[in-house]
Amino acid sequence: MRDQQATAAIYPIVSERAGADCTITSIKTRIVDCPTTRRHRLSNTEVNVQSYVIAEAMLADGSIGFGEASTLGGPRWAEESVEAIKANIDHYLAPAVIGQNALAFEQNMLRLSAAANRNHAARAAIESALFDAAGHALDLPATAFLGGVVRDRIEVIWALASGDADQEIDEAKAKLAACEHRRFKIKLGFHQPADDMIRLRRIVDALSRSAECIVDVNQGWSEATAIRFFPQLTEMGVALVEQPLRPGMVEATARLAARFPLPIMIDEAAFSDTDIVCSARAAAGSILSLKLVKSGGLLAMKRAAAIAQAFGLELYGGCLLESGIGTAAHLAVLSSLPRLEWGCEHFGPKILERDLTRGEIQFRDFHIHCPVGPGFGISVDQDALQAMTRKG
Ligand code: MUC
Ligand code: MG
Repeated sequence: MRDQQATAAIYPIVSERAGADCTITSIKTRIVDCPTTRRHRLSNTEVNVQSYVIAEAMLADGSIGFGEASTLGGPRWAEESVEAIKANIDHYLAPAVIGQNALAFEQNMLRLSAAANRNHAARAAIESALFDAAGHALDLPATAFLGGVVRDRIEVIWALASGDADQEIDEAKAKLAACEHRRFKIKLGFHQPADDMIRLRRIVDALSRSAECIVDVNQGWSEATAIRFFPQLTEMGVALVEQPLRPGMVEATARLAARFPLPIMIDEAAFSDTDIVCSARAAAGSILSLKLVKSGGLLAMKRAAAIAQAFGLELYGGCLLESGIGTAAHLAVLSSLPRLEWGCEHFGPKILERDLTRGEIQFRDFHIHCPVGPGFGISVDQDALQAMTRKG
C-alpha cells in the first residue's frame, strides 16, 4: 500500500510542474458505423460497414483524448462486439479509472484488469484515450510515453478482399500507380481453395513482379489443405501466409512451418503474452502480427513485441480496419519499436467512405507517415463523428 501511496503522490507533482491537472474526470463512449468503399471479405465474415466504439477521455485541466475499439463483422474476428464494448466501458471499465491520474498508465491498466477480464479492445480504447489526453495536457506526443520514435513512416500493405479478381487487379494497379501501396495482402478462405488459387494466380500474374504479395487465410484451412496448397503459394512467390489454421492447432501449424519454406505469420492464434510464448516455443510461425485488439493496450503491445523478439519472431503491424483514430494509436506504438521487419497494414482510414480524422495521417511513397503533434497527432472530424454516431 505504501508503494501505491508513494506512486500516487508522484503524479500530482508532475502535473503541477507541467501546470496540467491530469486527473481523469470523464470517459464518454459512442458507437460509430462507418461505411466502407467496397465489400471486404474474410474467411469467416464480410463487412460493408466498419463499427467502432470511440472513447473520449477528459482530464481536470480540460484536455481531451480519443481512443478506438475496432471490430470486424461484429463479434466475429474477435469476441467483442461494439454493443458489449460500450456497455463494459460505461458500466465497469471507465468507473475503475475515473478520479485517477491519466499519467499512471500501468496503475490504470491494473485497475482496468481488476474491473474486467480480457475485454482487450475495450481496455485498449480507454488506454489510447488516456495517452492522447495526457499528451495534449503536457504538450507531448504520445510516443514520449512509449520510449520515443524510431521511425516516422512505415511501409504499408493494402488488402485485396472483394473476392473479384478483376476488381482486385484494377484496385491494386491504381494503388501502385498512385505510389500508395506496392505490397498487397490477398484474403483467402472464403472460396474453395482451388478457386482461391486461380484467383490468386490471376492477381500475382497481373501485378507481375512489380508488387510483393502475402496471403491471409484467417484460419480457413485444414492441415491437409495447407499441405496441398502451400507449394503453389511458394511457386507464386507469396512472401508469407497468415494464420492458415485455427488458433488451437499449434502442433499442426508447427508441422507446416517445419515442412515448408513459406514463412507463417501468427495472427488470431496469439492474443495474450502466453499465446505468443506457446506459438513461439512450438515454432508455429516466425512472424507475429501486433494489434491493440489482441494486446489490450499500448504498453501491452510493446511488451508483446519484446516477448516475440526474445523468441526470434519478426514483427508486423496488423490492423482491424481502424479509422484514423485507432490507426494513430497503433502508429504511436509501431513508430517506437526498435524493429518492425514486415511494416504494417494500417490502410483502414482509406477503406472508409469518410474517415473520423482530419487527414493528418498521410499515405505516399508506399508508406504511411506517422502524424506529428501532441497526443496522437490527429484531430477528430467532429462532423463525421456526429454524422456516423449510431442513434438511440
Ligand atoms: C486480419 O485478419 O488480418 C486486417 C486486414 C484485413 O483485411 O483483415 C484484418 C484482420
Ligand atoms: Mg489476419
